[in-house]
Amino acid sequence: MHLFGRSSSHFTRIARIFAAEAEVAIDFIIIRDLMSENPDDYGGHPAMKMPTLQTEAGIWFGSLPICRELVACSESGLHVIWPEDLDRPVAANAQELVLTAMSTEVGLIMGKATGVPEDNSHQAKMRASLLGVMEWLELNAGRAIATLAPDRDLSFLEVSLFCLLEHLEFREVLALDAYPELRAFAQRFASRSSAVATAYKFNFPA
Ligand SMILES: N[C@@H](CCC(=O)N[C@@H](CS)C(=O)NCC(=O)O)C(=O)O
Repeated sequence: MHLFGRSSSHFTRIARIFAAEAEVAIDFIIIRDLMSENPDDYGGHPAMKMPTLQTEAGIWFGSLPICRELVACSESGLHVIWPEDLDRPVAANAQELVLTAMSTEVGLIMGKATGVPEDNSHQAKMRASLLGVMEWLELNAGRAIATLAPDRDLSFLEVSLFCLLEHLEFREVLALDAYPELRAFAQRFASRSSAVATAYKFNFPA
């Protein structure tokens, strides 16, 4: 299996954590140029996003379908809680807001990287949106996680929340000082070997 992405990408890290937890070997291929307009440079992703997983069955786009495929191919018998299993509003909303914040963060980072001014009205709205999500998650993520089956090995909610939180500080988008509950969650999750093995780093010098 070939996973196309970057070690600095939060959506890619979700897939890498699932691969490690599911004990599925992947060949990690670094995407070199994020300004490329050739889908082949992203492993065949028509929207030119990462991650992409290539398997014998075909190409998988997006972190959630990729994680599902990794677990399906695994012999580990991992008990995973997926987004569709979240039948309480607090948990379903937490998942929705985590993924929203991850996409908002991509917009903020890509805006900065391409010279969009911080006071651009859309950038300003994205930042306000991110802050709104963070405030909500600080108050509610603990309650959301408490609804998950205690005998789970892993949940997409916790993995994606962890990848978002560490990424905010790694990319210097937002410090977690104002979010002690979220920071404590991230510190606990960070001790898993799958998290240690996939620590964020830049693949190329800035
Ligand atoms: N829904 C997609 C989102 C993927 C995504 O936005 N990836 C970001 C990096 S973490 C990306 O490719 N950014 C480059 C760009 O938007 O040009 C997923 O779950 O994988």
